[in-house]
Amino acid sequence: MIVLAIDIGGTKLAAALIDSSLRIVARREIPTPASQTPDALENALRVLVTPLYSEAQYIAIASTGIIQDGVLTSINPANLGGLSHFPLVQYLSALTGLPGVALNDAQAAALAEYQQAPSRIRDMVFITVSTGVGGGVIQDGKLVTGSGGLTGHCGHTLADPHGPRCGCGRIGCVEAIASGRGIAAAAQDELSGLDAKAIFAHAAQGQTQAVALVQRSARTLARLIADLKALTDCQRVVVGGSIGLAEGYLSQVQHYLAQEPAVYQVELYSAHHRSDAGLLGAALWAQGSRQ
Ligand code: ADP
Ligand code: BMX
Ligand code: ZN
Repeated sequence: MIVLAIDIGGTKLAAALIDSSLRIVARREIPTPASQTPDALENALRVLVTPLYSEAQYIAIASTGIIQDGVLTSINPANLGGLSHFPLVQYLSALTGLPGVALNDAQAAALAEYQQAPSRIRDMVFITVSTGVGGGVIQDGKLVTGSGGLTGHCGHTLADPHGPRCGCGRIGCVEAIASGRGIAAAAQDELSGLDAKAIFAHAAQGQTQAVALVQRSARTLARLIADLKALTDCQRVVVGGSIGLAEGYLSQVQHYLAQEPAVYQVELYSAHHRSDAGLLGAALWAQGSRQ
């Protein structure tokens, strides 16, 4: 079976044809449009998948947002230009004529990354540090999604009660501080208006404010990881997303995690599948749901 996998993030949309041995045979990527109405996302998805879908038999979607019964509901609509609701499977199935499944992007990536873990690992958490901060939880070898799809949304746990307001409505979420949008929103003076990628480039040059913004994100992520260790007793945490994968970021997270008491230490890995983890996890989910 050839699966058309689609990864919908707050910054980019990716699609790939994936064969039954989980090899990516074609891949495309375009920016995520920002609009409160679904039309822009519909158009972008059409442009993205039209050159690919005739080769596929099934659709597998990994998407930002709470995903339940094939429908996306944003916990933080600001990450999608204000879009809070989108019927993913219904729209893409009607467009392509193919059946499909959908799950959260970080939950999908957790599945793909768990396949790479040795069998001694039974409990694992995947965290994406990207437009937002998302998470996927594996417990006793199985992905946990929860009855409402919310399991793993660790970006919306509290990092600082005096921190900035998050797009989800809470004050001081991890996402409001550590994510790409959080980093960009805190930038001032000569860095104001820049995106996280540009701020990382300034940090690599030693620019003081940029270095501090990256450190603040890494320190916040390390505290989140200690919390996740306490909650799940995970033996491994895998970090992905363009910020999670940025050069030097994970070693900073490791540095701050090492300052926590011994009981909160856990092995940290970069995502083996890099930016393809969501696509591959969605394909795995589809293979599982077809068995
Ligand atoms: P998505 O959220 O769509 O899954 P990404 O994982 O690429 O997408 O995350 C997007 C965020 O990562 C944006 O805030 C962007 O500025 C930032 N970013 C992209 N590339 C880099 C990079 N090389 N270094 C640091 N940050 C990056
Ligand atoms: C947000 C939330 C999560 C998602 C995470 C990472 C929305 C639209 N998304 O916390 O469901 O997993 O961002 O998403 O509420 P990404 O776009 O950064 O990959
Ligand atoms: Zn939040």
